[in-house]
Amino acid sequence: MRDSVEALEALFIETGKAHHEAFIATDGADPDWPIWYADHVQAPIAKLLTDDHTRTELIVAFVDAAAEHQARAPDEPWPKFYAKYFCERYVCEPDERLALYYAPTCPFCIRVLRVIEELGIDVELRNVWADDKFREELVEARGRATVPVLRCTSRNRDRWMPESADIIRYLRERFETASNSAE
Ligand SMILES: N[C@@H](CCC(=O)N[C@@H](CS)C(=O)NCC(=O)O)C(=O)O
Repeated sequence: MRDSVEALEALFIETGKAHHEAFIATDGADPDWPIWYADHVQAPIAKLLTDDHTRTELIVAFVDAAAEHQARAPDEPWPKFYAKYFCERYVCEPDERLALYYAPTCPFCIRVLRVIEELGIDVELRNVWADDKFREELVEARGRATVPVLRCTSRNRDRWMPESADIIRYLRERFETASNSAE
């Protein structure tokens, strides 16, 4: 994981420089920079991420990374932040385990549960109403008991992902295949 972050960071630093040179006339200003970045990284990034990604997926990932960077860590150098963001989004840890903290009548949780069932994913279900231990773990990690939260645990990381829409997008990106796609 650390190696992946470092390799991605180096790629993004190089990309930023190349982009600046390409847009030297505007001192790097380019409102469509995610498109340029996606095109520039598409070939080399394929070796660093777990799966192949379309140009569109990469453009969206750059747009999302920029928004997250602005919201969560505007002072952190962007190549490092983007590298961690891409790793969290796309690099699968081989030993990763998933657990969903949920409440059975919560409509947001039900949406996530339906996607888990549809994709046939192995996710441990942790009902925070049925077991105080799960609720306490959640509050300790997140500072609040809002559900759903997907916990992704592996040897190298312990990531807590809130927001049903983000969880669903993550699960679909990782686990949706032609055979279980609804379309
Ligand atoms: N925007 C969130 C909304 C989640 C939400 O409002 N969950 C409610 C249950 S339906 C909850 O946990 N409320 C209790 C709390 O926030 O402590 C999402 O889509 O996941």
